[in-house]
Amino acid sequence: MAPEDHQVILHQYDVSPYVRKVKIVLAIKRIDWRACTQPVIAPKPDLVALTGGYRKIPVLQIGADIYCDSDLIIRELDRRYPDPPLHTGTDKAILFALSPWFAALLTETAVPLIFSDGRSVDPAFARDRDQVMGRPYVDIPGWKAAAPRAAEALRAQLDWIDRMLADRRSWLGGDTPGLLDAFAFPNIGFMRDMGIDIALIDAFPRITAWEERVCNLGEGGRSEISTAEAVEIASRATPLTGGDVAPNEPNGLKAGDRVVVRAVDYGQDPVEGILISASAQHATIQRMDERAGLISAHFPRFGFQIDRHA
Ligand SMILES: N[C@@H](CCC(=O)N[C@@H](CS)C(=O)NCC(=O)O)C(=O)O
Repeated sequence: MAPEDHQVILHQYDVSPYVRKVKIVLAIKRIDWRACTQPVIAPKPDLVALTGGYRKIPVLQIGADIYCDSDLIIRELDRRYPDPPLHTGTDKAILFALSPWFAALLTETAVPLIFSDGRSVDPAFARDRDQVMGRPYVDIPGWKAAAPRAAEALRAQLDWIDRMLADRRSWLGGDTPGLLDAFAFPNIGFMRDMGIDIALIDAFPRITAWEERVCNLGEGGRSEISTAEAVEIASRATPLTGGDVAPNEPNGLKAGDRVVVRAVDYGQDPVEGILISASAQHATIQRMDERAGLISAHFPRFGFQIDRHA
């Protein structure tokens, strides 16, 4: 096992498709990691002690460095563990640009299909998710009404995936598993886990064979860790320092500015801290937490906004 401030800790819960996306990368790279299972609904005190307020899952922790959002997590894992690479010949940047499309497969197709079969939703879960989305979200009649359209949209998107496999390649990007597999699989796996009538997917035998290959990758070297232990590890570690704020920050932010970072879509809980480094693809802020000590929290730029603290 790596020294504790190098251990890869993934704050997660197993049902999450975004977590599954990261686990595929952990598996491809055969990384030993600690699964820190967080509650599915708020409050999540040990998670927000680390993030400063961000409550979504997954979050990667390495010592006192906290990486929020699955795409940023994957880039960081790829930076620290470059072998095997996650892409085969295709430009990685364009693959990350596709990530939001694969994620939309969840909200626009998987959710209506899953909840149109008459299953019930725990009222506490529904209240929590309404709050996360900032609007009434859990809407079984609405999802039921949307299901026929979702089925059409799902089939069209599965057909794109199927065509990628038409030349008998094993993985979406070629001969070895990589980013496209990690992006495309999670929502399909989620629908299967939720036990929906899956005839639509089974109509694509190349996809079902590919799903089996992805499942066989496993999830890397997993062992469990408690949420309290993860906070303690952060409190004993020192965050990575260094970096700088790259020129051409769109809104003139500078190193040392007190800023507030939040997701632009949902789960917009603000995280406040001092900007220490930033680029087109990341922003790092430092903050002091009562329990976790000095933390560097890292966020992607696409899908997040940063404002100078008022
Ligand atoms: N853009 C985020 C989305 C993550 C996300 O929406 N995760 C869901 C779980 S699948 C979540 O955190 N829901 C609210 C919660 O658990 O508090 C990412 O890529 O990591």
